[in-house]
Amino acid sequence: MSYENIILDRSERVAKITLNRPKALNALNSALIFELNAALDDLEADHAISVIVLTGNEKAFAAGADIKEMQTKSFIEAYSGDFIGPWERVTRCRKPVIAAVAGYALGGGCELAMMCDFIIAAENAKFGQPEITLGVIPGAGGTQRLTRAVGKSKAMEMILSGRMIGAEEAERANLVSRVVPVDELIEETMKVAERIAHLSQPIVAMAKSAINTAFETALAEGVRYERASFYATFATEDQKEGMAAFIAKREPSFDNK
Ligand code: DAK
Repeated sequence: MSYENIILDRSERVAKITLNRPKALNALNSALIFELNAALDDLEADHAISVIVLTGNEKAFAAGADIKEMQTKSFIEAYSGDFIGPWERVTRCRKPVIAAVAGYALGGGCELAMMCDFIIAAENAKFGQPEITLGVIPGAGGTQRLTRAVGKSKAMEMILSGRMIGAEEAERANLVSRVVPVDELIEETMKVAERIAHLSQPIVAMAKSAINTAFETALAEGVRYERASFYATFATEDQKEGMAAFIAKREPSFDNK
């Protein structure tokens, strides 16, 4: 499939999806979401790819859902057309998805970044949920994921007032894993993506699933899930290889088995 609203690059084991509507600050319209989902389907099925990086450009990761497309929607169009459904494809990825955010990540853009497994921010990144200023509320998980990331007080202030926060504040509030200079964003993100891509992919998937369980269950149930997954790692050849390599003081070579 050829894409007009995203750019898809594959390097060894890592794929990079670049949101590509620069004139509209990468506003997320349905054509872009359709292409993004098609690319994610494709990459999930591609055994050569282990990790996916999602990024925008220096000015914007994405300035939100496309307001021009959304403005005239009626309740019944939004509700019956399942306006929300397609947005959450990224949350169903089994492979790790890393958001590399420079510039604006607002509204649906912030929500899309939060659907990824972690966010690396450039120093110029700005996060916000300004929907309230448009007469709506966040619709793609913002009230839930932002609150879980930054806590009630900051989420309330951001969502009720529409205030944006910069990269440093986002790091202090645990919204992003770290902040890097703008011109190093892609290089640093690719480095961590490649590191993950060279580990055992079934074990990476188990770790991702266990962390996600922390958001969906009570502590005791989550710990039980983690323990069952931990025991399961001993059924893999990669566990034998990882521990043998440590003892032999050599680099492990994982076969994803
Ligand atoms: N939609 C459409 N176009 C946008 C846009 C957006 N969100 N953001 C920017 N643009 C366009 C501008 O209209 C302008 O286009 P032209 O006028 O040149 O044709 C161009 O991008 C450049 O923008 P500006 O001229 O405004 O650039 P500035 O540097 O002056 O300002 C800004 C940058 C980011 C502060 C400003 O553009 C801005 O405030 N943008 C809107 C931010 C915003 O309110 N975002 C939240 C949108 S609501 C849902 C899923 C998600 C959502 C809802 C439901 N379901 C699945 C149900 C999400 C909702 C939202 O995200």
